[in-house]
Amino acid sequence: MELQKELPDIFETFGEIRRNSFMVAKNQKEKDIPLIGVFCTYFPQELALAMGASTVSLCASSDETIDDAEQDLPRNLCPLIKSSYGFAKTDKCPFFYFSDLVIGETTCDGKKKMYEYLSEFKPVHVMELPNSQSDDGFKLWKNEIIKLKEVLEEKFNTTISEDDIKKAIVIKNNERKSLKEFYELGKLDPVPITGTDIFKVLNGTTFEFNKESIPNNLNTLINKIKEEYELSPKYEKKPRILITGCPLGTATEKVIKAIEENGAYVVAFENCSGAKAVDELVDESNPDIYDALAKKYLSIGCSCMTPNPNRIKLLDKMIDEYKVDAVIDVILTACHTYSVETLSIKRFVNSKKNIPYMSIETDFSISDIGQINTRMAAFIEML
Ligand code: BJ8
Repeated sequence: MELQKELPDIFETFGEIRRNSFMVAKNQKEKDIPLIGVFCTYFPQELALAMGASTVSLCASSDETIDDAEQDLPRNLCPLIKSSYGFAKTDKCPFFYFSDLVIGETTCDGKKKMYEYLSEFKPVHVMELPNSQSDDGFKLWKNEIIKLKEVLEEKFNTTISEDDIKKAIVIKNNERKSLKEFYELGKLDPVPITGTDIFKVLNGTTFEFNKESIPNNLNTLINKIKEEYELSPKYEKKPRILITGCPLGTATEKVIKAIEENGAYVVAFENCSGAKAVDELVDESNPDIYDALAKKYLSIGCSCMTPNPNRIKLLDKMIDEYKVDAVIDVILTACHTYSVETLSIKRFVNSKKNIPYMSIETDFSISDIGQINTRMAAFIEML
């Protein structure tokens, strides 16, 4: 990755990682390096890394294949599920095409039922994720992680040693630490970088197959941003927004854009595009590696958990640390779990944190951009 460029070009370079990684995936296939396609933050990436495989996100974010998906799936389904299925069905996603195995989890109803059809196109293994972070749920999840290790060993005719998993834990933790150091730049006031650029880097990094290169690349970027900021901050003070809710992708960048074009900055992402996946590390001192992995991954505060206290816990911390003026909850159409949870998030943000809250329901089309802009402008003006 070329990091000797000016800042705006570096952000573009991160944005291009996804496109370039199509070629990297192809090259890896030619070298017989396994590729594992995943759909969720709950997937314990360390197991894939420990066997030398690459992992790629198959969560699509474009409405290009939704019509094809709707021939098989109901219209009233989350666009992320329809789009991802549509890309798989039409063979338009090179990552899906190159994936040797797809791993799903029993998260929301739509996703877990979609995997049943997806297995008609590819080998799919579904991990049984519990609905809550109870002791019994923990036991089930730890067993599912051990079972996944065995599935990978059998499918790829390999052995995944505990030492390899330990090494992978360190690599993934280092990646998380550097990502955290990067997005924590959003704590500065005025901001040193826009939310649009933070998102570009976070999203691009998920498509970097060489996980060990991430900390160095991010450090170079962080130092460059800090140097420029110390010389003279580029951006003026404006209301500071935290985004929570469903994961964002290319099509839903329109929400970040609408916030930043209407007088505010996105300073933090609590969702799976940001802190939710990264904030907590795997405990490297725990001698039981499966226990350590299960603890980290089961603690993720996704709305498919009931109750879901860890989302509130992370929001609480981030609202204070990032001096947030308002929270925007992004809900993908027909995402029932996040949609139902908006009430408790609104209550928490309004009553416990005493700041404004707004939820936005959207999909992958461009038809609601005007309406999102109007609502954002009115909301931000009130801040
Ligand atoms: S850990 S947020 S990546 S499940 S938006 S498909 S929930 S109907 S994406 Fe998610 Fe894992 Fe949770 Fe994160 Fe279903 Fe909702 Fe669609 Fe969703």
